[in-house]
Amino acid sequence: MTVRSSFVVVANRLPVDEVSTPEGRQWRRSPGGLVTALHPVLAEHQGTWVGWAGGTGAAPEPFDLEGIRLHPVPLSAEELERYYEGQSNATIWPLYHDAVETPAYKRRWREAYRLVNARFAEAAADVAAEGATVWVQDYQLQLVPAMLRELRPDLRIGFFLHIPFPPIELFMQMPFRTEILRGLLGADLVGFQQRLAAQNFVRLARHLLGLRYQGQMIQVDGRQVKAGAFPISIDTKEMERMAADPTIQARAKQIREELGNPRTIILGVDRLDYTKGIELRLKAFRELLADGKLTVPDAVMVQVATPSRERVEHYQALRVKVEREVGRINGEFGRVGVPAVHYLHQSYSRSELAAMYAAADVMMVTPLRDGMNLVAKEYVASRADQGGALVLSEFAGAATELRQAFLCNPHDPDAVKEALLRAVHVEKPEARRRMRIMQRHLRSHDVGHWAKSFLTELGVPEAEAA
Ligand code: ADQ
Repeated sequence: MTVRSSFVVVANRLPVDEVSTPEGRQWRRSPGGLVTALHPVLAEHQGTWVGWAGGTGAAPEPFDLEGIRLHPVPLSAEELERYYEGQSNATIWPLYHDAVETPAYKRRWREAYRLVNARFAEAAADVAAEGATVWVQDYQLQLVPAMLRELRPDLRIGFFLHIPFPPIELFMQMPFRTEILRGLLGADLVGFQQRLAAQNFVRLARHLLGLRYQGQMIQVDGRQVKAGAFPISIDTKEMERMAADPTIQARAKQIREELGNPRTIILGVDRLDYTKGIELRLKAFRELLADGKLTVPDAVMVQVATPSRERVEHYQALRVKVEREVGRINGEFGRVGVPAVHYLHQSYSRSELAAMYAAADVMMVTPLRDGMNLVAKEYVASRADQGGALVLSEFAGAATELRQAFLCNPHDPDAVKEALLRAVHVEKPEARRRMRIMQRHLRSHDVGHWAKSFLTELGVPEAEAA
């Protein structure tokens, strides 16, 4: 029998990983801010999370884990290729990130996107109790709100977009643009990371559909749809606790030693994605070495580039470009046993990442465009010693909040170099002052605050107590 919940989250992925244990295959909750933030609300409402469990073919039966009901949605190998790698990650992802790579448009990808969105909407309709609240997440599922409203007009529907929402001129490229917009307008509340993104959305509703709006409120078919900005954040307390842990501090010290105790460790941590500006960061470092403004082994760079979307063409090309640049820098400026750039194409545990953050003197977060960027926030929260300096792109959502970072325009190589040099040479008291202000902000604006503000705006009264 289907268990019905008064609170349902719908996201492309379920927040679990299947792991091998001595007792056989088991599900384990995956680390991540979203699930941490939503866990209390889900647990209180015997909530259900609808999403893909990984793997192709038949989905596992629904199951319970740590007080949450997990409801897997199946994807075939072909759907994975067309809906996920194609329409989501080769069309929508680049288009919404300022088209920094050219989006590809294919009919069969769109069709798969429609079909899979309908499947998610049906699954949500099945598990939602009468009058329930359903919170749909992100760009893979933009058609779900309208599809779900059609099936279940009794529901309260929220949608949150984790990536940027483009200006009208760019959005208009999309072949099934009206359908996407109508899909989103099926929600009662559409949330974005940035105020500008919410403005793009309401203007688009007028431009494309001639809808009237007042402030952030759009009139659609006799209903009101509200748009708003809800900048996402991290579990600040957890990050602070981890960073203060003596074993992590010891590991940070060990990392510095392993790198030869350089004066300055410059760190980058990103998914290997063309929006993250990894190449331009490497180039800035290379030019500073060539100019003699930085020298090896006084300064070393560590670039963690998590494997990501490896079957999508742009990502394969990016990997080649980044690895070529790393090779070039090490060839020109490294010495035997002393590379200038330590490049790590690997995934790490949360604790190892925290140790890297604690070891780094300068953190470089230089995306060409990013909805928010949680790495920037994690770095700030992990500097219990109030040391370290953050170089941050103006094009990351996080730049709106982290004003005391060394902000730069990532499209201007000289600006990136200048910000990096300022961060390398900043006086300690000034660096501490900047960190302190940003840390204070993150304590009051953590991921729990994010979830609560969205759900309160959506009218979920219990969210206020969560
Ligand atoms: P992402 O593009 O994935 O997220 P980001 O916000 O930086 O980018 O989050 C990455 C997360 O992965 C961080 O929590 C980081 O610690 C972790 N991570 C990175 N490299 C890792 C590694 N090698 N091993 C383990 N963990 C690693 C999208 C949007 C962002 C938005 C988030 C949340 O693109 O703009 O901030 O969603 O809404």
